[in-house]
Amino acid sequence: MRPTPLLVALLTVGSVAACSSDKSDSTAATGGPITVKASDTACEVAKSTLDAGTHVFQIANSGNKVTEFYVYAAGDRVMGEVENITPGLSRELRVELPAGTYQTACKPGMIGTGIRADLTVSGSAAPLTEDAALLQATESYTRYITSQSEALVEKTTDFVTAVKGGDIEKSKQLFPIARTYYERIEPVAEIFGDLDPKIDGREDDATAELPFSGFHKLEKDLWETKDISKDGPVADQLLTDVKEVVAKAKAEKLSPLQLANGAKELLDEVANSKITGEEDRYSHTDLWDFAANVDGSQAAVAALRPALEQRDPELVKQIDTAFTNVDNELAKYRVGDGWKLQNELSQAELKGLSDVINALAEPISKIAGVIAKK
Ligand SMILES: [Cu+2]
Repeated sequence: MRPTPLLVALLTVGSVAACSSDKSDSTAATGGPITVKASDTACEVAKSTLDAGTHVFQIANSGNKVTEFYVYAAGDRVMGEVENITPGLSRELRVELPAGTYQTACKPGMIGTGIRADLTVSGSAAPLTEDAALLQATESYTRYITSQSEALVEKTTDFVTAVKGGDIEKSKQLFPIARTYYERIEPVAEIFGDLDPKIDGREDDATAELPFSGFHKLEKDLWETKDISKDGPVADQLLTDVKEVVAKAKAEKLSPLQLANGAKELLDEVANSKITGEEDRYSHTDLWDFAANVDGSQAAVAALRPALEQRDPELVKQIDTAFTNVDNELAKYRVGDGWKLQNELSQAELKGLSDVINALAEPISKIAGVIAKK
């Protein structure tokens, strides 16, 4: 889930260095990068027609607000997205687009439906999954999504049952466990429009159409208001939404680039909302989500591994080392089957976690470029 703009501006300066390295290596795509000039009031995409294939969008934010960039297929299905483009920053999105009609959108302030433009893609191109190793990658990651989805439904059912039974202690125990399975597959959940905001939105993201609901509404009532007596409908809706996301996720045909982009997005999630304590602000169970995001990123990379070994074995070594460093740093905060609370960590300890995540995000951000190369 996205953090609030203010928090991004104040707290994620550390991740900017890693993100800005996304600029490099846009040569493999069809016809070079497509520039997107984003500001607080405009979203100028250099092209409105494209040939089918892999494309790189280069988004530069000249506004004063943090922005996001999306490529949507019909029904606002997300083909690719890049979040947290802070003012002055330029970021890259690599996306595989078969023939069809799409919309691009910039979202200054990260809210609303965004500034839209039509994008028409025509012709035919060999899909990336024509490559055997990349096909294998998507199949293996789909198996991961399926296994995590099943556990997500099971654990969310347990959590929702405890909430509806009025058992505050048990609900508190089950909350970070149910969330673990969601956070591992969150980039896939984010493909389906409003479902992620309904399940995982924060109080300050709430609107008239999408009121505060889902995990974090229950979190607030468990830890802060300490009254879950009226939360039956919220709990039921959470389970309904989770089941819908799971059904859609299992049926989704992913592009290998979605795996690569997802692996990076999960690390952005860690940097922007877990280290800061923004996401689980009432329970402070952010390190559960942190570990889950890292697991999810690692699973996507593992699925892509045979393809990466063929194309760039040196990058695989760098990624392995960086994952080991993250695991070692995180291991310091292990308590029993869980983790220390985010607000029990010192600033120096949080900085230590932030540093290893940024060091990992750097090689991970290169994967999309590497696998798009033939
Ligand atoms: Cu989240």
